[in-house]
Amino acid sequence: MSWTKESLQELVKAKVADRLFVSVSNREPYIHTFSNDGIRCSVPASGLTVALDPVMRACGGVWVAWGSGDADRAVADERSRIEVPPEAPQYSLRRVWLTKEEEDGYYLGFSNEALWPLCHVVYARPTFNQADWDIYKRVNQLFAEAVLDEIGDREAFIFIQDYHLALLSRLIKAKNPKVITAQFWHIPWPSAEIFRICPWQEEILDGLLGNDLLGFHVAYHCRNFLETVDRTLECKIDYEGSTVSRGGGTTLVHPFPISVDFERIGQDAAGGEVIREMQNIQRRWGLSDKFVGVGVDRLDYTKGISERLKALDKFFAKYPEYQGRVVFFQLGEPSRIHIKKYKELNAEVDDLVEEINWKYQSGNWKPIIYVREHLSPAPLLAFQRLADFCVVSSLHDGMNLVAKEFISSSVDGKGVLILSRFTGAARELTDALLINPYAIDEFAEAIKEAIEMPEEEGQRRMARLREIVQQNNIYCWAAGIISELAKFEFAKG
Ligand code: GDG
Repeated sequence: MSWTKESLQELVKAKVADRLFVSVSNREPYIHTFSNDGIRCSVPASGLTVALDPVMRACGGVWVAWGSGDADRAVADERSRIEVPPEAPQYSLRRVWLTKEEEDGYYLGFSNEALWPLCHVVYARPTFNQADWDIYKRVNQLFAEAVLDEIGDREAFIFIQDYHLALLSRLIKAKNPKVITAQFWHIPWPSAEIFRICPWQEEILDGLLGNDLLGFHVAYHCRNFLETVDRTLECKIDYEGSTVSRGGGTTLVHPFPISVDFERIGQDAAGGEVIREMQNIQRRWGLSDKFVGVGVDRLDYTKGISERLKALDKFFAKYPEYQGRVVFFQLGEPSRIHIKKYKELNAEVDDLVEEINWKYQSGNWKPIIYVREHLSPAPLLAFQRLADFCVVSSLHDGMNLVAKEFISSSVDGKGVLILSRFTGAARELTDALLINPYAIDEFAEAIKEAIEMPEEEGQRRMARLREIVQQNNIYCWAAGIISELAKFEFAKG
């Protein structure tokens, strides 16, 4: 049996009962912005919010997040709340307001110039800045106040997301020790050797150990975390039971591989809007006699986009018979553009696309079509459905949801997934063509293999991949975490 929205709702009814379910993250699931036609509501390109929204729809409750849209205040009530999803509200979104200085220090600074490069082993050097760290602590306090205000004197399960809020559970529990908290770390946890360069590693580890439950995508990240704690803090670690005890509290550290809403993606992908989009795209780019490849990413230096383009370059150079016959769509929007490394990445990707297209283009054929904008879900699904192959080439990635979205959208069972070994997803999706994105020659060969794969083998692999994602879907992820959380409730009693 695979988990569904309904079975998760049943579980929530039984285990969460009348306690308040509060989810907390930096990124909000719906962003309101001013546009020429009034206020627009959009869904951000973020793996975390895409994954958590269906869970919140099933559980109800409150989601506390930074209100980052310029029209967010205009639509929120006096308690900074709005009911979402806007078309059919199922839960409340409580927005936390940050100043420009807080956004700089907490979000761009400590979260994304220190913790992000620290946890992703891609040889980008983290920047540790005392002022950013001070603001990070202050903003964690602001989030704690919003959560405490939402809870009041009710009993609550609090589900904290990611690396922006490493100190949150301790801050909440200092005021309300009755609450039960779980935190999910959406990015990799590196080895102790790597983490030890962080000047505030003890505070971060201590903050995370304020949780009753701490989740990572894969067992390997859990082990890295336990070893980092072992080398850094005075505490008792039970490696077999995967727990850390410190100062009277115990934290269970457990893997929960995140996933996607397989059924909903499949339904949307088979729907009229996506089919119309597919026809438009095919007509607009003249794809009827072409092999189509696709890559979808938030533009981030961890996603291996340059390596992917270099592999395509190598592929066209080595196998000129495919010039004029393969079109690769690189889709996705720029992110964190105020950070220097991201500006450099944007420029590098622009240059590579331009160079490769100049080298090979002929007539009205170009090898790479770069759509550098935020796409709405329908065209995104249409590109994925049209693709003969999808490339996910992260240099290091906690999970990578694009891989699972591509599989879920393959309602006709076609398409080959080329997947980096350095993603969490590679541990489950072993029927993909697994690559090392740094090995450009091997990568180029995988592109050829994907294109030339006999239809029957492609279908067989895709069928197995679909089975895995269908079984381990997003509701299964949430059910695993909620079931564990509920055990703490009984233990505390
Ligand atoms: C973090 C971890 C982990 C991309 N462009 C557009 C768009 N997207 C969507 C994709 C996908 C999401 O953004 C990206 O998800 P990922 O999982 O690939 O990556 P991160 O954002 O880095 O997420 C990651 C994840 O958290 C969950 O735990 O898997 O390892 O780094 O859903 O489809 N969506 C829309 N327009 C775009 O242009 N609508």
